[in-house]
Amino acid sequence: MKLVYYGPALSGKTTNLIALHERAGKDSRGRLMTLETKNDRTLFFDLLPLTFRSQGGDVRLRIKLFTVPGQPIHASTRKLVLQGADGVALIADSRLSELENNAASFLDLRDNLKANGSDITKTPLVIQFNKRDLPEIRSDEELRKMANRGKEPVFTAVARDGIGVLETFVALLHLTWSTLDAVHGLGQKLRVDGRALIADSARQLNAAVDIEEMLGKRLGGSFEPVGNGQRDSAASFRAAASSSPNLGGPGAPATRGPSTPRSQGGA
Ligand SMILES: Nc1nc2c(ncn2[C@@H]2O[C@H](COP(=O)(O)OP(=O)(O)OP(=O)(O)O)[C@@H](O)[C@H]2O)c(=O)[nH]1
Ligand SMILES: [Mg+2]
Repeated sequence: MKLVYYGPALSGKTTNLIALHERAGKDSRGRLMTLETKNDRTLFFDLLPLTFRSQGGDVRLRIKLFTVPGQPIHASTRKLVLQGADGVALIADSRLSELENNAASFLDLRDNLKANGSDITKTPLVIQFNKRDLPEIRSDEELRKMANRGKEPVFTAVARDGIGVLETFVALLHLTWSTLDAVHGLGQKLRVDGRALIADSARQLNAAVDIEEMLGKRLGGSFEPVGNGQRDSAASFRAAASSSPNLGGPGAPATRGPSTPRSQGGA
């Protein structure tokens, strides 16, 4: 499975991967590859290989987890990294000042999927609002209302402290598996109980609670397989976009605001 963490510059994509790497058991994690400038901005991409085993040990689920570089200048790299993605997590920055950058990143994602011959309405997508520890952020209530309008599972996080990281990842894994299963009949072909495999994977990430509890932490959205044409993809995100005149609803050009300076030392 290829999973991609997408989002605007400095939203915390690399930080999510670092937290997952720390969390994963030694048998499950491969080497975390990052390539950053000296002020921690991803230059090309990050890659974390993960391997989860079913309880009997007869099935292995191999995951390649990528981040894209969020800075506007890396547009072509984002498109390249996105190729062949089975599922995407959009890591958004909760700060009010970042509304426009989040929406621009969503539109950039939609355009790049299209350019790659894919479609955002058929791509498993999970949204994370990161940096909940900072002041001047969008309230939980506001995010919840927005999340309830869309189908994508929405989570909150403080990735730097490892909060919400596992929930987002397990949700993406679950939604992606369900979608691949619905399209290709994976479970039947491989004789795998998908639900059990996701639960086994969560255990190998040292999850403290069961997957129902983790998935239940979402602010809204569902885990119905994607691609039946019924999904109003990222309605929640578009709603965010349309609440500001500059954010561009559907069809607006994918403009990007200037990136904000990094305020924290990187990990
Ligand atoms: N306060 C706070 N800072 C965070 C959080 N998550 C990440 N950061 C910080 O935000 C900065 C950017 O994080 P990165 O993970 O490098 O961001 P990125 O999305 O990979 O950025 P690009 O690679 O440029 O696209 C770093 O200084 C992190 O320590 C969080 O939850 N709260
Ligand atoms: Mg990065």
